[in-house]
Amino acid sequence: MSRGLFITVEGIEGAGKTTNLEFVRSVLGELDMEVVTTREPGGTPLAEEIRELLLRPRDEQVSSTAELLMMFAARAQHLEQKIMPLLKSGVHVLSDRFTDATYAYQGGGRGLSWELIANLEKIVQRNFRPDLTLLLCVNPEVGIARAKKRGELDRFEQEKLEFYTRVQDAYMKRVAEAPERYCVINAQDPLELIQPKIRQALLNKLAE
Ligand code: Z5A
Repeated sequence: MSRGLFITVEGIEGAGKTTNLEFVRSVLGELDMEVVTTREPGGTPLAEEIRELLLRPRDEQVSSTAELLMMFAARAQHLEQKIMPLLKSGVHVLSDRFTDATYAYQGGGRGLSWELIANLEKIVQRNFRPDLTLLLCVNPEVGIARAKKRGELDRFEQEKLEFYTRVQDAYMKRVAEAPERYCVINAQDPLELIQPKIRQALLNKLAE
């Protein structure tokens, strides 16, 4: 049995990750493929508890290093208990965010070093990387406006615009490091333009 594909969707808040993840699921479903969707931080009961700790707005200043370690603690649990067993059993896994988000938010946004993140990535994932990453790019003003429409903002969404510009730049730095893994999409376009591109990227990956 061949291993399932691990597909991740990335971008700043309001880029359309949740919307397009559902679309990816439907495309794979049309092809009769077994697929499980998940998210980071989160994906297992323990990792979801860590997510709640991470996203809850609080008065206490959160150390960037503590934030980084909690992201990787949740990821280690998620990988071991959910992602790897599913992939090994031939199921495709779609994740709303993964380690690119750590480079983007804790690296670009918080200013932690790329090397530190790479070291933790090696400990937790060894050489494991997504097979395909859909990066949805949106101007931070547009993304935040979309996220605000949803109601109360979480701890990350309360960050300023410059933070999101650094996050977006860090995502692009990741793409430059391994362009073959990414499909970069202009997420300001209407969904009718975006989704055929996503479908094609999936079909290309499946045909490899
Ligand atoms: N985080 C981190 O710091 N480090 C890490 O390693 C990881 C995560 C893994 C988790 O949030 C937080 O954790 C995240 C980074 C941090 N920071 N924040 N906040 P999350 O991923 O669960 O939630 P989010 O980023 O806030 O996602 P979101 O706000 O739900 O956005 P989205 O999923 O990208 O968007 P959406 O819900 O699909 O769409 C938003 C709205 O826009 C909705 O009304 C859509 O109908 C609309 N939309 C979507 N696409 C379009 C287009 N193309 N045109 C017009 N309207 C659109």
